[in-house]
Amino acid sequence: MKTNHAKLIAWVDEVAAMCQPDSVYWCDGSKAEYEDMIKITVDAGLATPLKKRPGCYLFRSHPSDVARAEKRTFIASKRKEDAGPTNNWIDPVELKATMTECYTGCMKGRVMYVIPFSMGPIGSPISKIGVELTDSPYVVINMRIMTRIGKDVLKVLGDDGEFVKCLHSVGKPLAPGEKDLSWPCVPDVDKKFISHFPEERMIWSYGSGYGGNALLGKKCFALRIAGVQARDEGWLAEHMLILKLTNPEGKSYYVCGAFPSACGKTNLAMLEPVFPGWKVQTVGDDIAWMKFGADGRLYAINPESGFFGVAPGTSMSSNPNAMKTIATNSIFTNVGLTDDGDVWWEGIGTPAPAHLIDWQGNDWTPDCGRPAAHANARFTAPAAQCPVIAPEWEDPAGVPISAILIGGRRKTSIPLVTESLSWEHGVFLGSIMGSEITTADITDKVGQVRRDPFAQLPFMGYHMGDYLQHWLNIGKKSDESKLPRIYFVNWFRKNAEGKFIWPGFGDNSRVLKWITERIAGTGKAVKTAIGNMPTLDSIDISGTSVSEADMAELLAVDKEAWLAEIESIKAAYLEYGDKLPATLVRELKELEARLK
Ligand code: SAT
Ligand code: MN
Repeated sequence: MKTNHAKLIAWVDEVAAMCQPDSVYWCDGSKAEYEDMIKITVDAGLATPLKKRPGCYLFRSHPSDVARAEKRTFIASKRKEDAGPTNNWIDPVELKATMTECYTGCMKGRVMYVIPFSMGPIGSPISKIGVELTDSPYVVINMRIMTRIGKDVLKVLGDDGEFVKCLHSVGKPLAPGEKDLSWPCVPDVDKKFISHFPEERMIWSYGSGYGGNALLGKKCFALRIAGVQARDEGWLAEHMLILKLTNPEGKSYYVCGAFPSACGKTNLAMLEPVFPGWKVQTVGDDIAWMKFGADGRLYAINPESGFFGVAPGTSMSSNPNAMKTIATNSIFTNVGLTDDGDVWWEGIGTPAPAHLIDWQGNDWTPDCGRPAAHANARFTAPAAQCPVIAPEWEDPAGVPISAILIGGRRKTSIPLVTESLSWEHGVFLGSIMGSEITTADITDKVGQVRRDPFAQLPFMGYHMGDYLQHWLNIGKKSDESKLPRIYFVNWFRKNAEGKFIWPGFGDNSRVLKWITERIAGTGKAVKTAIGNMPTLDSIDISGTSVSEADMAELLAVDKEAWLAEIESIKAAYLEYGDKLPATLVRELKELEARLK
């Protein structure tokens, strides 16, 4: 690999001296190289080719290494108060010393891969470059799908371009002749580290090979480190999907949406509208980087080039476009393997086969009492394969955003949709959003609401209070009329019998349609204490099982519930101490006054 980037070369040498790999390999990003990497993993028994899906492979992780490790994720800013109350903090000097010990000799018997990657279209003014050093071929394979990698990136980087240093090791050196494990990692969760050094724009990850712990372009760079860059440079790095909605008249709107992990972002980004003549196309399903254009509007790019989606529950009815995307050239992790060489998971929409091999590599039958796929099993698929990918999804200029949706899983209180009264009110709504804690969260707080501002709680690179102030500052940089409108949505309301009232999935297009009508100035709304709400007849529910009474419930302002909500918001706000923006305190007071 040819580069004259002295700082990059010096850093690679320095890491190689510490980790002591047998060799160093610079990834060029070619298809041939990708195929070689696949062959290495298949030959070593790490991957299984899927006979039924051309170019698709299955990996099974170690049972200790199946998701992001939030309690082992650190923001090692120089000062603790810069990490804030929602992050784990360790002094960077101490953390580097601890991790240097872990890293010393950790790549023995392995190859260290150098992956230059671009978050965003190569060369876009909104894009940024990172270089990941890893001892995991699985990571190389996934990074080539999720980001743009290789020699074209080095070209843009030039001799002295800036890049984010991303170091990753699975933490399992091999003695001479030792056979590799099918999923090398550090099984003891308390010995894994996913560390961020925001001032240095550096990431050090050790001990995990899974998802966002190891594919460092995604949450570590594109949200936590880019969040700090965005704060310093005056833009937004957000946990948001980007979709394009076109009405029968041919007018298109670009919409972003922030929802916590596993709330259906991928499904919403690829939704099939229920109305004839309407079309949804995908720009991104997880992350949006937004910068102001010369016209004062916010333009978004999807920094990724693939989807790392949750497999269980994905089916031809919940997300046909995702199913078509993953028909070829995709990586599956922790799903079931059928006897004829296909994948299967809970909620895939086809009957369970009589026998398969489960995500842990064991025989599985429908009556065995265990799920075939892990609940956080994933597919990694090239975005370009999505049948509804928007033609402009790689436009280096980005797409102009008209609306931002925010929402979590709330069975009560929060209506189906509320339009913010202003940018500041919208930021307030973003600051109070949250989800009910489910049993999957492994805590004793099941049922309580966890506030998750803009769905960024696990992805913050700095103080949450400063982040909310940054959102308020962004609103001052342009005319309110040019800023996207903010909509608080909740697809997850339940009735007294505990059943979902709103059908969700494709039917969410009914709400999107009203939002475009609001932007166009034709949609009907009433101003309430909590924001602008659709009139009862303005969301078309024809052909659904939703009754008018259901609609009234979905759009009611439950005063008692909101007053209780205010108490819980006050408690959450206390955490931010003196970094809580005064504007949000004012918004909360005004809300309380309007309700009373
Ligand atoms: O593993 S990832 O962090 O990439 C996905 C998620 O948990 O949201
Ligand atoms: Mn996500």
